[in-house]
Amino acid sequence: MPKGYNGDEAKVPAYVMLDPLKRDDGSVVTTRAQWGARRAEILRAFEENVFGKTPEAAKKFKPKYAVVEKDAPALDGLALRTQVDIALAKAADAPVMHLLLYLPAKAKGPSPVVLGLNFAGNASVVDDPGIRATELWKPSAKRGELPTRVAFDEKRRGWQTQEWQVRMLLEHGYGLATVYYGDIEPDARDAVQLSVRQFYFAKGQTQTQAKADAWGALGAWAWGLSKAADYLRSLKMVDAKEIAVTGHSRLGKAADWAAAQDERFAAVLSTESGKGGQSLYRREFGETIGHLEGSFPYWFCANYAQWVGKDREIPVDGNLLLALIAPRPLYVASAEGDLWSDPRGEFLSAVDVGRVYALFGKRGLGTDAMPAVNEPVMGDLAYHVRSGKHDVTVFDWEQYVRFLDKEFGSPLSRGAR
Ligand code: GTR
Repeated sequence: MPKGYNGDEAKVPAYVMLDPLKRDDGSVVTTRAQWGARRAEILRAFEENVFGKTPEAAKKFKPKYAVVEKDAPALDGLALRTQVDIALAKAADAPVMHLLLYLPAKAKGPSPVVLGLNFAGNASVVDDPGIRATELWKPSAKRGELPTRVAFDEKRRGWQTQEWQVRMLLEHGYGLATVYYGDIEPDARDAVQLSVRQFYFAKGQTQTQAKADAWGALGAWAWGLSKAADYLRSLKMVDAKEIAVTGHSRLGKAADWAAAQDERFAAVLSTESGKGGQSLYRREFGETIGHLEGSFPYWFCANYAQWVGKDREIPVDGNLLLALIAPRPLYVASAEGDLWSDPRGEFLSAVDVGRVYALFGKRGLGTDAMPAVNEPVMGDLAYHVRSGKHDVTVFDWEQYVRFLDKEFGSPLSRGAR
């Protein structure tokens, strides 16, 4: 644990969790019919205080799809590979999102698909010479200087194969779709002029004049996931009702926020999204708002800065973010060695949101005792803390597949595959 942050369970001060079922006027939601109004309040609170609002023009934008390759046989006959360029705004110089999709070659009908942003370029996710190598962003060593575009390093082709487990998904009948997050916005301070966000400011506005609840990078990444889902839903061989969204760490936060806003995402598999994601601000353990805002102010809306040092006062928290995903299938995954994310906080969020799942007749975790390491608990809401560090591992993917099989029904059992 870095100096100045609490990593000692015995030193966590007392705190009171926010109640996802308690409305701002103090009344308590007890029926499904009452949930919609409470849900809207929570969504607004996240827009206003954390992620900012996704501009209406961005929500409405209908991209054109430039299909580069469709259904090319790939991965030793296991998959059909599709690659599509999606310009993210009307302007000729708008950023272009390069989407990579694998569908199981043997599928006779529409397949469920797992969609997630990647950190290191599409060509990093699996060792496939057919994936186009697109440019990445290289951060500048000097503070204040913008990142620059660099060619993908061919030596790094497939170096994230363990983190993505593409073959495992395909073998179980799932498709995998991914986009390099930098296609939407480079992950760098003061780089908004290189982001898609600059195309959606109100006329004549710049980031500095933008409203205090204007979206940040996490908002833009989340929106990119929705635009990718639009494309996936246009395909006959994708089951539009079974698109799950996934992400690790900051991209777990983006996946959570994408599903919170866009209810078309049918399931969420979020790995170590930590503070600002699924763990609890109110639990003083690991990262803080002060750290997030200090290191990554551009991830959030300007209003977020007002909560620095007020982690127990901010009107939202991890359990409320999960409530926006309820009652859809949701997997919360922690790692024992990733104390910065606060595994126990992630678990306690998941326990608490079980009450919202119950409102819909869905099953929460079924326990409020932290499970042993590598022992997943699964209702319609699932949790594990696995051994190891901040990462996405084979173990994580094995549980995700098991969980999706349980929730969607195994694709392999649907007709001849
Ligand atoms: C850290 C940040 C975490 C998490 C992580 C990551 O530096 O403090 O909240 O987002 O980055 O994305 O790997």
